[in-house]
Amino acid sequence: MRLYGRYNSPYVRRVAVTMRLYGLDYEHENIIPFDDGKRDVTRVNPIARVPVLELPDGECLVDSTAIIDYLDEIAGPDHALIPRAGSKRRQVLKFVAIELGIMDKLVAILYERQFRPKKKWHRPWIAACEAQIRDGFNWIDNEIHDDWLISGQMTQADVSLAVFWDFATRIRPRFFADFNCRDIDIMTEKLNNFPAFQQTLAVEEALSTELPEYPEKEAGQ
Ligand SMILES: N[C@@H](CCC(=O)N[C@@H](CS)C(=O)NCC(=O)O)C(=O)O
Repeated sequence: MRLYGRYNSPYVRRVAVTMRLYGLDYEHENIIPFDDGKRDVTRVNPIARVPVLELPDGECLVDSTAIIDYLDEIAGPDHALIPRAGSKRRQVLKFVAIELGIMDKLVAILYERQFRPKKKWHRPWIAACEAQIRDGFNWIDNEIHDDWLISGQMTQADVSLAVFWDFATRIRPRFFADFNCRDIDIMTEKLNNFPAFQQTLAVEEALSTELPEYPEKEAGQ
């Protein structure tokens, strides 16, 4: 199998970590879905987004959730990080949906600040997204009562949370500095010691971290 996309992308990394936790081998294609890289990504995904997982027969799976669904299928019910049915499955899916929602908001702000002229940034909308990010992470932090989020064992809810928190705090350190999500920190630190996480560290930032933080005190803005 061949995984397209850099580990800088939290969506790519959650797939890569899951594959490693399942003991699945893959070749890694470090392509970027921006600028000139878009053309390469379009060969495997018409909307030029990563991750993409190419199967040995050439079939290309897109979107981290759809890819992980396939990985769970081949890992089998005893190893899959998302239970096949029942209350535990619903709980895992709820956490993962909230985590993905937080990431959507974070990435939307990054794109706004990276790709739109500063004069056109719509700051009330950015502030609304930031509030959702804060509320989401705080809610999850309050839900951690044990070593793992659900059922006394590691699930995809823990894996994705650690990947996303790692990405978020790395890309916007000043924004997250006062979040005080101690239990998410502890969970992330623990998982970062796993080989699957160590072997998928981002090499360089996909988007600049040099961007000014928002809100800023600037005349006329
Ligand atoms: N819902 C998708 C999101 C994937 C995504 O947003 N990937 C980013 C990289 S972090 C991308 O390819 N962005 C380029 C674009 O959207 O044009 C998933 O879970 O895989």
